[in-house]
Amino acid sequence: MSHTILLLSGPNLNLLGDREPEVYGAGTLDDHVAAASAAAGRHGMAVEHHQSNEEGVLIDHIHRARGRCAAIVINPGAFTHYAWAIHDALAAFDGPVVELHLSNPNAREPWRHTSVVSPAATGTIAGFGAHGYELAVEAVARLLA
Ligand code: CA2
Repeated sequence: MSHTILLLSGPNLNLLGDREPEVYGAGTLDDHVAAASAAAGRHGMAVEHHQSNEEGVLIDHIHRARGRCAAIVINPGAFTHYAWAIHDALAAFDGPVVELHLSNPNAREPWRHTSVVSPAATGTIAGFGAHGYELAVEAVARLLA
């Protein structure tokens, strides 16, 4: 069985740590990837991370994970709220899918209350800030155990 967790980060998440720390925390994306990788290592797994500001690039990574990665953890950024093509790509993936958000979109503006990704996800972790990355990997490890 594959021991790789594909971690995907959507648009603007490369800016983490630079602006809006009151919403997204002070950590950088590299910090979050390191936390996820450390958590995966504790379960004998590894994280492969990609960030993109382009929907098609994220979809290509999801396609390439098929038959190769054990699970996907994805923070789709604002694509969460309207990118049905990401939903469809995730629905074609055979393993667990964890939708991850630093903030709790349901406690924010109404347009963030809809996730088109959630119906294709095994579950969602939202609102726990940086800790969510570790929680997402723990969830994957439990699901694969
Ligand atoms: O809470 C999350 O993780 C989000 O996925 C973050 C997205 C937002 O559109 C979702 O509704 C919830 C936005 C990520 C943008 O991150 C920035 C970081 C620093 C400066 C500006 C944007």
